[in-house]
Amino acid sequence: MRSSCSRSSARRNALFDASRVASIRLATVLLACAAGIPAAYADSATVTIENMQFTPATLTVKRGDKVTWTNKDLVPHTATAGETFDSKDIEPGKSWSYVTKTAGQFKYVCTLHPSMTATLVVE
Ligand SMILES: [Cu+2]
Repeated sequence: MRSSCSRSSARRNALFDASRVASIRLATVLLACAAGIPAAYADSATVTIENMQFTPATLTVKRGDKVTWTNKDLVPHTATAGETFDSKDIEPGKSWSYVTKTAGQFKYVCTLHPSMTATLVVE
C-alpha cells in the first residue's frame, strides 16, 4: 500500500518536470524569434558541383540556414555572388559553407567557368 502510493507520487513529479521543461523550451524559442536571432536548429542544405553544374540550379533556404557546396568534379570551382558570398577556389573533393544572413535572390557563378550559374533564394 505504502509503496504504491510513493510510486504514483514519483510519477506525478516526473510529469510535472516534463511539462515544465517543455514550457521553458517554448519560452526560449519565442525569445529567440522575438530577438530576430536565427534559431539554433537552423537547417542545412547542400549544392553539389558536378559535371560543370550546380545542382540544384535554384536552392531555396531560410535566413540563418547553412548552405554547403561540395565539389565532386576533378577541377576547382567557386560559388561567387558578388559581395554577398565568395567561396574562392573549392578544390576537387572539398566543400565550402556559407550561413545565409540576408533575404533575397542571389545569382551566383563559378568565376573560373562563367557559364556555370545558379541561384540561391534566401527567404
Ligand atoms: Cu567552375
